[in-house]
Amino acid sequence: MTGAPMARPWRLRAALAAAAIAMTCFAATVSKAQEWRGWNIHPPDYPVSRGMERFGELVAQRTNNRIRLKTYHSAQLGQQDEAIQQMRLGSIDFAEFNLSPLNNLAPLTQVPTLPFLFRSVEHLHTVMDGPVGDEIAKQLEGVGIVPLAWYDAGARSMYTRRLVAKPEDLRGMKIRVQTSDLWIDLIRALGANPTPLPFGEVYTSLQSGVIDGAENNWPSYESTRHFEVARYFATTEHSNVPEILAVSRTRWQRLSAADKELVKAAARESAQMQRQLWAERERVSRERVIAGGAQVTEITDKGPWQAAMAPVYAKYAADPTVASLVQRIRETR
Ligand code: BDP
Repeated sequence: MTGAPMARPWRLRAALAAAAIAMTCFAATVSKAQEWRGWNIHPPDYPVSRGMERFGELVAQRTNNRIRLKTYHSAQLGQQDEAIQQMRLGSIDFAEFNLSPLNNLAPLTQVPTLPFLFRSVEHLHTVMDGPVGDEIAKQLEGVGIVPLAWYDAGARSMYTRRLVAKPEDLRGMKIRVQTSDLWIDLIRALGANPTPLPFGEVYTSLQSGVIDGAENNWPSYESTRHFEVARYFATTEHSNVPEILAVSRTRWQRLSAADKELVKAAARESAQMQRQLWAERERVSRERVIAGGAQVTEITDKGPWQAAMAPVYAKYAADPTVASLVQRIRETR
């Protein structure tokens, strides 16, 4: 009887304290749980999209669903240039971008965009996964876009409504480009008229004759069905510009060091998968467009195309930083 009145307040206090701790832990877990919004321009079956889904699965698994990723495919959250702005503002948390529309914003991205720079896919991977890739990534981080891994985008070639077999055939043609000064100069160097347009407007513009051609890799030529309205594909393979899987700096800065490591590792693993899927899809897409009526002109001698690119190098590699990166890339074995 005597101990009871003393014990009760003690027990009550202990119980309240335990409840308070439990509430705090619960609140902490809840507040840390997050869902990221991801932007992607491609349809769900595209290698980029499958890589992004894999990235999401790995992050969710390894954080016990504390960080969940939702990718909106097929440009549901807007066209590329808008998505870049949204990412810088932090309203899109992660995305996969081609480097070309980032060329003006982060000039070092111009380096791997330059025509006829890489000798092979292996050369591209060695360069981008190494210190040169890190320097380019650092500049992007400075503008609010933190690259996590490099995705493959193959070689880009010209496709047109009329046959093109040599650079002169392009003279006077209107060719669609992504929003990038370098691309405008590249198309001008070929004697054609560059026309910047969002990816999603290329099909109808080709169909109506607003433009005479565009340039892209086999998988995009196929997935967009551009081959239906621009049947002549010339294997110019003029640029191997790669892509990034990136997170917004706003999100990145809020992550713990351990989460940063985890997210980066997941992104790199997804890139390994994306690269394998990419190589396979390049072959499949090529077969599909040929079956669909595309007329392929093999450009076996790239010499005249490369020679036409001299003014592009003269202008962009005039910058000493760009020039030294170009040299380091050429020297990379
Ligand atoms: C595709 C890229 C995509 C670009 C598109 C384009 O994967 O990021 O938006 O080309 O040309 O190959 O706009």
